[in-house]
Amino acid sequence: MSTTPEAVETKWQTRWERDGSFRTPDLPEGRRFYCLEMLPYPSGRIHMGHVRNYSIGDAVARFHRRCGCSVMHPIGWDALGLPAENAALERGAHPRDWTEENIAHMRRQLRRLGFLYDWDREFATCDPGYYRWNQWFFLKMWERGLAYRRDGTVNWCPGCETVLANEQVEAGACWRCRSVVELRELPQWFLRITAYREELLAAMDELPGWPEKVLTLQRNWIGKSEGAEIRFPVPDLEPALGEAHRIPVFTTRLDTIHGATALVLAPGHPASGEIARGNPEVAEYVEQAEAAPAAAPERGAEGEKTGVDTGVRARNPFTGEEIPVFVADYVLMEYGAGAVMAVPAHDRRDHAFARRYGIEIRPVVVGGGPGSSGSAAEEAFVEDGTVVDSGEFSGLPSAEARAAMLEHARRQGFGEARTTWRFHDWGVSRQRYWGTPIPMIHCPDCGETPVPETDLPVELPRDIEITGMGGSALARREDWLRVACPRCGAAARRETDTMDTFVDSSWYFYRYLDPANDRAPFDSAKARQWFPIDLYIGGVEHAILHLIYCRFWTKMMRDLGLVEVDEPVVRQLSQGMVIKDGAKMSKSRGNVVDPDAAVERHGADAVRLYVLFEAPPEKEMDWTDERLAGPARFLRRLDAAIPGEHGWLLETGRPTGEEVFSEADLALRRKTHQTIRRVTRDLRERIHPNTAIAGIMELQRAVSAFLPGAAAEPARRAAREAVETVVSLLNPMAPHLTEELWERLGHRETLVDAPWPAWDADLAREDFVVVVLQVNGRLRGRLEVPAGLDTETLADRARANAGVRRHLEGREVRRVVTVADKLVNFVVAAPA
Ligand code: ANZ
Ligand code: ZN
Repeated sequence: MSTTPEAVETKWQTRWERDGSFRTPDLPEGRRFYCLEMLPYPSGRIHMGHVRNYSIGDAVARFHRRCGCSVMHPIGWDALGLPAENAALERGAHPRDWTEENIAHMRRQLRRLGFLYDWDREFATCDPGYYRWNQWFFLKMWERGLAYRRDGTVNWCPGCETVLANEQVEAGACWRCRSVVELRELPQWFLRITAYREELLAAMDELPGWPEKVLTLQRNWIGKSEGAEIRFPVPDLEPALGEAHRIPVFTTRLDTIHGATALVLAPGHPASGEIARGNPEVAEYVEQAEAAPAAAPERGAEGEKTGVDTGVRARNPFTGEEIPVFVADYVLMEYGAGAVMAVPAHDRRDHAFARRYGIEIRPVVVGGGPGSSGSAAEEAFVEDGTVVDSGEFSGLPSAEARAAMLEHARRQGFGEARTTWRFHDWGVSRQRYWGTPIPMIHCPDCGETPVPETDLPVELPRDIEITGMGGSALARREDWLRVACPRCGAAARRETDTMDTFVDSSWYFYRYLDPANDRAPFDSAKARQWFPIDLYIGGVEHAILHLIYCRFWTKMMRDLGLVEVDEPVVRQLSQGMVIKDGAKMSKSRGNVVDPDAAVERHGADAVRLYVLFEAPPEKEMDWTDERLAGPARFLRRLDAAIPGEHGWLLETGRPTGEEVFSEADLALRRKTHQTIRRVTRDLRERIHPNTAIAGIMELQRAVSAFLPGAAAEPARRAAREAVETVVSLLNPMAPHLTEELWERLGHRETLVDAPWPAWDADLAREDFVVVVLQVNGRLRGRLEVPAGLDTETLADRARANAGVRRHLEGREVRRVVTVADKLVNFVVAAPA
């Protein structure tokens, strides 16, 4: 190798910079492609997950650019959030300084990798010029009733006297002072995303470019569930609760109600509280269940189910039978009606609970299929079947029984159809400093009052004391806190909650179109032309929250009249994780691979090629240093092979269409054009750079075998074509070395802007035969054609061949003899 990867890479990065190759026009010229990768959190250093994500995106962006599209390929920084405050706590750095230093470092790392971002569009979400629009959106939503304040449950550390994020609760204790974390009800701000739940759900049927896995996760998250609400009277509670003694339950399996052998209440249910007043055992259970911190996500999920028999009895409205009432923590207050009818014979959770507390297990549905013979004592039969032992409904299939029973309940007045959702409104309040201040003012007279739009942004004060204790740091900045009410002028206080950083990432990709706009979040005319995003690549860990929030945000903006699209993203690619030694990279495991070290050792091209080659993008990729050496070696060999011992390569041109190729020449040309087709499809349709690279490597092997024997001019031209193709196709994946080789091959223009090669459909056809072309029985050329071509087409193709044409000029064709797949002979009159 003549020079180091670093020297070559710097050279070309400087050149792209000088040429402005990275720059995207404000409005697309001709076809457009918006290629987006999830923006990084500026934690300090780029990690391998970033390298992988951005290498995929850069390959796709470069490919489309060379196909002639205007490509939008931006990057920015998801720069607000908790780690900056933790850094402030740990080492006294101001969150802004810490963040900016990190960005500077990571920007250098990204540049070193040669990603072709439009750096003119870069911004950080901690810029007041950006978060001011978060505040503006908040005000718009508040005007429309989409933002509101109510009590919500938070994790409270009594030691630090502060609210903790879920990730700061470790096994129920505060991560800092180890106090037991409590749940507290505090007023919180919410965004009414549930207003869009039907649309968010229905629209997923028309997102064919999204992975099924992501759609399923989102559907389950939204969790639309259709069933019935049935009221079970508890006569003992009537004196205390009045009408509320008829306790509603939500069920999706009304057909099983004759097998309901208990009524189970959530600990937080008002009836549980009422029973607890006269029953110390219940009171104790409720108290300890209620105190368990929210960070125990397994509440209500699998695992041991605990509960307590209240001694109180309810009446099954269908059978009139008395059944026991339990309080148990596998029933969630936040879901359905906060109470269930337990049917142990047909529900797994109820079954486990019944076995533990001796509740009767009574089968009322039987199946015809396999598995129906199992005993109800052993396990629940959870499928639909035929209803039995259910009075007048016996004999009906489950679905019909549900309909008939619902009708019965409705007529009797103790139940009706009901749909429930898992989906909740989005709690956006954070009691933190390093976030977007919520632009509201609390006035003693006017109540919640919005900050006037003209006063935006409400900026974060620079001077701040972050102690992690005693509530929000903003609340201690008296001068910032105290304001006059914009409505009545009374002494009022600012809201000190800041927004969840998921707000920032819900619409940042619109801001790239117009990052300096100070009159609107972005220009709608630009959005009209650039949206929807053609491809959005990011980690699967964002499949639910981020990707739902940004879908919601787009719909909300559409209803504000800002955008015309209903959905922001046409195609979504969830890339797999980069792991090492079979495990996720983590500091505690000590298996983190630093991209800088790898780049320094092998160069950016090799690292990029490796992460793209090692696995399909959706799959996990296991990093091993030994395997990184493979792509690095491939690049070194390629560098050495052009021109290697074949100096003529640099002087030879591509095929002109005039030459007569040997079979070996044609075989190479066929491989060349087939590879162009394959790589084009791999990058455009499948987005599988791994197989694209494998195809290019295969072609390179064929070239290496061919070169030593290439002496004749046609062979050399075929070789030149193949070599140029290897370089050109590899370019989106290994952009630096390929530029260098392209230049070495004599090209003055950079490869980044060279048109993507087109394949010759005839040459690239799968099943090819070589047909001999003759004029009066003498060989005048060879033609590669698809096998089984009809005689007419074959003759036409032969006539168009340069060698044949020359010998037919001015002569009269008397007869054409064709032998399918083998030969065409033109019988002509002797020259006049
Ligand atoms: C009786 C029954 C019988 C049920 C049966 C299921 C099977 P999805 O589909 O997820 O909506 N359920 C209702 N509210 C609950 C709560 N707050 N906490 C825990 N579980 C609750 O699930 C609906 C089913 O989940 C409901 O239907 C109810 O149990 C339970 F053979 O009612 B089912
Ligand atoms: Zn006021």
